[in-house]
Amino acid sequence: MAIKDLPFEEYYIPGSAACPGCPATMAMRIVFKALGKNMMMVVPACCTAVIESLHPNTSFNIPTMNIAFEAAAAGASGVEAALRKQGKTDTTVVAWAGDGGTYDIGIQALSGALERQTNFIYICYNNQIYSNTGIQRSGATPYAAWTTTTVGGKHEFRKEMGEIVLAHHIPYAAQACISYPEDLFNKVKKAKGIKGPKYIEILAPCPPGWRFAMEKTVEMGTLAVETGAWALYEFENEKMTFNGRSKLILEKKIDRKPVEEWIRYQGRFRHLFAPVKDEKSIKEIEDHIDRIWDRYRSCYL
Ligand SMILES: Cc1ncc(C[n+]2csc(CCOP(=O)(O)OP(=O)(O)O)c2C)c(N)n1
Ligand code: SF4
Repeated sequence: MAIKDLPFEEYYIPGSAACPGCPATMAMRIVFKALGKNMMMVVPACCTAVIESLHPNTSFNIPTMNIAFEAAAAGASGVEAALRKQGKTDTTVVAWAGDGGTYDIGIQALSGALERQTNFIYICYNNQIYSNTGIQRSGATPYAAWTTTTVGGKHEFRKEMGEIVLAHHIPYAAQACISYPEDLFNKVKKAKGIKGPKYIEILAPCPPGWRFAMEKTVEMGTLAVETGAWALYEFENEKMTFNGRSKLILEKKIDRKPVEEWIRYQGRFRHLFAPVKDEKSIKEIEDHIDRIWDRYRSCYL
């Protein structure tokens, strides 16, 4: 699917309350195009709950239910059951949550829905922070990143949510990134055609949260993939496939770029470069990425 061939219809419409350069809006635009009008969104507390509407307006042209922070997957399970009871089985139910609502407070509801084989798509847009409440750390925040609750840099590495989801052995799971819209479109379209639980996580570089200029959102996503800090993959019927540049990195056909090329442009890592360069912490980040790719290779090559 080339970008010029994406459906013309827009269900993400003007009037949004997002920041300029917001990655969540880019992701939603593509997701809505892939799923079409016959869908329902279930959105917990997160930036999207603000983006979608400043009363009395809305930027969504599709039905949406807002729900408590921890309950996206539980709410979507209820919506799916209600639609099924009404015989409306062709409506795609989407739970759409941030990384805080997925990795942390919503993980129990998500795990339950995956285990119950709920027929829905769970999408996590991962901006690696709780951005809506002012940039707190989440389980997805990378090591050494500044947030308002990790002022000297986070001490822990991010948790591998993708691998936690894979342990549920659902029919389809994928990682995508806003910088690769065709890849994202194809993954969402494929998920729509599969029955049972589907999980898609989209890396979403957030300008105010990561501290970079708003016109750099796409570049920050591209660099995350090129440095191997984020991987593009699909897990379908127990088979793992890496996509695009991530496939080449996995197969060692190209070297991933040094992680410095990604983090040096983000103010949240500024303390690693000034007043003196913190070579030790940068190497720790680099080594951690290497360990993740070694694990991918030993499991999936
Ligand atoms: C139980 C509960 N605790 C805290 C909050 C406050 N709250 C609203 S949105 C949010 C952060 C959401 O973070 P995330 O899921 O990562 O989405 P983002 O804001 O980054 O889009 C928090 C802490 C809440 N609404 N409910
Ligand atoms: S804080 Fe980040 S995710 Fe939230 S609306 Fe602004 S750019 Fe989008």
